Amino acid sequence: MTTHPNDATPAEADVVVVGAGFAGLYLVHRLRSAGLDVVGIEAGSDVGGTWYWNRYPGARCDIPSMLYSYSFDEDLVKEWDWPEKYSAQPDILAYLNHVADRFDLRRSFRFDTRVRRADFDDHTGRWIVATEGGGVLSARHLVTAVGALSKSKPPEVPGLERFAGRWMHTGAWPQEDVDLAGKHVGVIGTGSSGIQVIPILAEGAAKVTVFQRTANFTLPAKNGPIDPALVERMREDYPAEHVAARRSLFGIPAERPTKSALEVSEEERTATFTERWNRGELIGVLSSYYDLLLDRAANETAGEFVRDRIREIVEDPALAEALVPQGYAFGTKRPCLDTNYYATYNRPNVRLVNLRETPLVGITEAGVQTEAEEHPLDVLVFATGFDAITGPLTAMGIHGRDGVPLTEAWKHGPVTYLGLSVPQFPNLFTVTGPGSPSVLSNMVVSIEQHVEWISDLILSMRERGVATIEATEVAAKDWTAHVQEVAEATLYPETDSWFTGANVPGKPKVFMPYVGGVGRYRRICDDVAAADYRGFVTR
Ligand code: NA7
Repeated sequence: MTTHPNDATPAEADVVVVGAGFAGLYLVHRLRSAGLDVVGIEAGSDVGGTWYWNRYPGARCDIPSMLYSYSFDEDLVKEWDWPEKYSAQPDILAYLNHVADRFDLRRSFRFDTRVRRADFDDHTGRWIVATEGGGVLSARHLVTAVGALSKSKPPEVPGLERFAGRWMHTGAWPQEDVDLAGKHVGVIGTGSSGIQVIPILAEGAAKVTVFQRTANFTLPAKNGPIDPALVERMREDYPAEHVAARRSLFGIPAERPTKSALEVSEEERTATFTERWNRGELIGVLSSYYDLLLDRAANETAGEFVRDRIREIVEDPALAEALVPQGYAFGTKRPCLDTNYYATYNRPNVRLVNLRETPLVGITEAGVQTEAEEHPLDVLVFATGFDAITGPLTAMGIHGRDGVPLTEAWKHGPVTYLGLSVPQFPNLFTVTGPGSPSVLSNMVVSIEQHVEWISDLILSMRERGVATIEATEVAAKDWTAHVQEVAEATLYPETDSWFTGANVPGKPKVFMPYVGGVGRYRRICDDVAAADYRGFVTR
């Protein structure tokens, strides 16, 4: 493990940043460059965030690498070579390590350190941040850069303690290589993580049994070596593509569709969907027509197109039907990009267990018990997802004015202003928090926007001698209502997903990301800043 000169870190700081992923690294760089004392706190032993923890075989980004990278530094854009169209976890982690080295960021972080509790002190107007190791920091500002998908959902299946084999969660994969040769591996969960890990496990293990509760829509990534002409163009045109990404809907430049899926002939639709399918893009098929996420009948045309592709790839018709997603609109659960996912089920060593037909009963000493049979396993992989978006924040023991816990303020769902500020929690900023585009966008684009906006706010407060700033109750109430209103105009809230919190038992069911689009959201944030931070009060 790298040694970090953390002893030099002051116990008093201007800003405490929690997290050393894409957001935390850029925050530390930007705030420190502006002359502030910044202390970063990171639970992992090194930088990387999501890409530090999710090191399961096959972990990969599904946004093109040239756009899933920082744009704030032209030299960085021009010097880093991505090997593939969609980068694998080791390459993204190598990139973040390069960024940490290049800007000498590690010296500002305390690694292997987890926030236990953070209290706003009404008298001093400072945050008191206590860590699990017993350390305490006092800072004017607390900025969370904890990611939206960093709190793994605990396995909710009874009996795990009895299991004699080895188990792991994709979101906290062991640091060392896991030897699966000759092993019978079970995988619970078929979201992005399951869909990425299953084909690789099937190649390396003796046998793989997949326990599927909900079939997911996934599209072929068509991954491969990065196109040198694209790299050349993006470097020459810098920052035009990045600017286009910032103004787009999802943080990825794309043509805005003008037609409804229902106004064209079936032949035209199929030709369009086929061309998009073959491009290998996450939002390609979904952005063929403007109403695919707005109108159920329009959505069904795209959903049926994907279902037909599954039926073509999977040789056994009954198995294909079990893998065909049904009962929710295409795109309303986060769609996935895959490499050989459906074809993997044609292998003799892969078996699908449909938990809708034979529900899971629990874990036994030997393996997984369903209502139909016991499945003996050597290794059990939980690809069961995360307590998304709010989970990493409510787990930090954050207490605002008068000691009010964030869990109490959000007991009916998150209430935020712009997804980055919470009333009664002064000087707390939540990068890609609930009520911002975050997970419904290219995260790096949204992270850069939040980091720049929040840093500008902190610097402007210092210039003006403002001690505290917080969102007003009215601004947060209105924004939260706006987030819901925009979501309700789409098909998203109709589906139970981690966007709505429905994947975590007992979590309030509220649609959390802002679906109004990255470009529109950025304009709103910029207008708020230009209007002297309308909706905030200062003291
Ligand atoms: P996801 O997308 O939340 O997927 C989790 C999967 O695990 C999903 O298929 C769930 O089925 C299944 N699941 C969860 N809990 C259970 C239990 N108790 N029993 C059976 N099956 C279960 O998480 P991922 O890690 O794959 O992806 C998260 C995001 O990371 C992804 O969208 C990208 O943005 C990157 P369900 O659908 O709930 O029926």
